[in-house]
Amino acid sequence: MDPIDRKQFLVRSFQVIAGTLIAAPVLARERDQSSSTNPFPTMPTTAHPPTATALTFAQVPLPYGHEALEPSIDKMTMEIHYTKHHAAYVKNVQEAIAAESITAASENEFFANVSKYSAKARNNGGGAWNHNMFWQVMKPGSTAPTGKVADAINAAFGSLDAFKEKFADAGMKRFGSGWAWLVAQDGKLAIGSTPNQDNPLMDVSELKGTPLLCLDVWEHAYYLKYQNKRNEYVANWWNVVNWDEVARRMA
Ligand code: MN3
Repeated sequence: MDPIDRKQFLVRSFQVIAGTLIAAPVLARERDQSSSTNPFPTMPTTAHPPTATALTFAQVPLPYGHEALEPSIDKMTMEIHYTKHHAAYVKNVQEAIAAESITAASENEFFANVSKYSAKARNNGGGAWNHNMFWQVMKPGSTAPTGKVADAINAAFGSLDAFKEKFADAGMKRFGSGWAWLVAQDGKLAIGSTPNQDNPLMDVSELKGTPLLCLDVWEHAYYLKYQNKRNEYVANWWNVVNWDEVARRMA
């Protein structure tokens, strides 16, 4: 190779290498876009989508530590409740969605059609959703409701104490496992309860409405600390109700 050819060879080699380095990430991005339905190619796709369009239930991150609701709810109960019970509902509803090829596009649509699905889908879908709400309607150190929440409660039930009494009664009278609820029905507040993991969004539920507040009265929610004394659990639970979250859900 004479000196001039050699120089041109080195320049071309450099151009090829540089071109490859620049082109590679661009090609990778184009591949991502063409092979994925994810509209945000730089974001990871969801962990367990059974199909490209199916609904995915996931646990919300616990908004506080396992010990944060002590002494009303003890640390061990919180830890088992969140990491075992709730995690299992989420895992099992995802299995049901995949096995039954459920194509509901939203949680609301899923519950509005839940009578068409298996008991596994209904029970675990409810368990997944209800607990996500339950964690959010609690916080360490409750303060009394104010503003529109206080107004609505006073208008519907006469006073906060009267409301608490009626809500606790719904929780106490739920035989076996279930939930107590405060819901909005056509702009009015109502109290009721559901069995098992049913919720007021379900087509099968007697109680219907937009859930504003919920209380888990399954024994797994209180038995370690309160044993058979569900009434003490409910009484102490008022100390950790997050009324700001109730207000947000009322909006
Ligand atoms: Mn529970």
